Order: sequence, then structure tokens, then C-alpha cells
Amino acid sequence: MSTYVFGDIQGCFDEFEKLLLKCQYDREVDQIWFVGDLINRGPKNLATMKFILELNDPVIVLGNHDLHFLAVANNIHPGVRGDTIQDILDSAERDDIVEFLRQQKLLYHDKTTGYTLVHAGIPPIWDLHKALSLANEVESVLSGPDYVSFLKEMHGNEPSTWEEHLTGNDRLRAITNYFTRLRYCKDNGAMELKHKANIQPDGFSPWFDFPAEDSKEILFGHWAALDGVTEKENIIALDTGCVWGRTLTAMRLEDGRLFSTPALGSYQL
Ligand SMILES: [Mn+2]
Repeated sequence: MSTYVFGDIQGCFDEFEKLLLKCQYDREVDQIWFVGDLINRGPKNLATMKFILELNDPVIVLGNHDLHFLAVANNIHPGVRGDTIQDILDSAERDDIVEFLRQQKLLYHDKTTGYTLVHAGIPPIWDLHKALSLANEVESVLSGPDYVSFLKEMHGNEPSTWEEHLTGNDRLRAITNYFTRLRYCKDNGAMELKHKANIQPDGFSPWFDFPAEDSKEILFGHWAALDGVTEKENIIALDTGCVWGRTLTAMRLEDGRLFSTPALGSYQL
């Protein structure tokens, strides 16, 4: 049995299928983990989600695009230019996909392998135990009866610095932004969410450049501009920009081998 961890698919279903073949993925015995951003910006979002819905026990952490889909599907957000989720919105599977996604996690830690899975990052102010507990606060709301009222307040960049005394939707939005949008921060956890992805803002550093409170093996996506390079052995970036016309990447956990396949198009505006 092997475990394959996939970078941001974003609806690039043809590339996803090709990469599964290249890995010699066997659906009877192998497991798939996803770093999130399963959908949006790429061309085949419904096909991607139908495939994932039929998997046995996938491990998924949600990305910003997956959460954005939930907001649009609940008629909370009108969508933005470049969204490609209409195929799901128009489908008979729309409600099943919404229900499936809102049961997923923001952060996953596998005790057997020691790996932690997150879409964007974990700020240096939280050890793993704290991060799992905060992720669980959002996961409970998302899978619970009042999730629409959180989705209504989810978009936004503030508060940009974690404070333990935050409450309500400000607290949930901050936690969500750390796990699903973080790239650069300061050692006190202050996030910079407004900059362009490949320009380091003054006074900020990549979240993984700070010494962690505990040694963690982290797998993440979201940051296509890194193109898989963090310069840190234990911090593994898996978004290699398929949706930007570059490659889709997966890692086999058991031996650390990377597999990739070229994008069949460039889908971003
Ligand atoms: Mn993302």
C-alpha cells in the first residue's frame, strides 16, 4: 500500500488522471491525500469532485478555493472573474459536493508517519497541538448547523495577527486565513495577505523560515510561485502551478519520491 499526496489540482482533472497512472496508483490498496484547492481556475471541476467523492477514505485539507466554492454555492458570494466552478454549480451533484467538502479538515496530522498536511501553512506562533486544536474550532463550525453564518463572514484579511482573545467570526476568519492563505508572516504571527505571491513584503518572511516550536514534517500547497522549493527538508511544497501551465506534482509518502506531469494548458487568466 502506498500513499500519494497531491498538490493543488484546481480542476485539472486530465492531468490528475495522467499523474495517477504515472504513479501506478492502485485504487484497491493505495490512499490519496490532497493539500487542498481541489477545484477552481482549472477546466474540469465536476469531474475532479466526482472522482474524489468515490475514493475510499481520502485525506483532504481544504484550500481557499474550496472554501470560496462553498460560499458561492450557498449564494453568499457572487463569485469572481476567473472562477470555473459553474460546472459543479449546475450539476445534480452540487449539494453532495457541498456536504462532502464541509466535512473536511483544515489541518491533518498522521500519527503513524508523522506528516502534517495543510493547504497554506502553519504560523510559527502555534505548535502542532495548538494548531490542531484551532483548526478543529473551524472544522466544527463548517460541519455544523450554523456554517452558513460563518461563510458569510469568512472573506477578508483582518484580523491579520492572531490574538488568543479573538472571538466569534474574527477568530474563525483569522484561523482560516492562516491555514488556507498564509505565505508571509512575522515572528509574532502577523500575516501579509495583500501582496503578490512572489514578492516578499518588507519585514515579512515565508512562514516556514521561522524556527518551529516542534520539529514537523509538513506537506503544503497554495504557493505555486515556490515551484516546490522551500530549501527545508521537512517542509514540502507540492503546488507546482498546474493551473498556471506548469506541472502537477504528487509525492509518495513511503519513499519521498516525487512524480509530476506537465499541464495540458494554461488555465489562469
Ligand atoms: Mn490556495
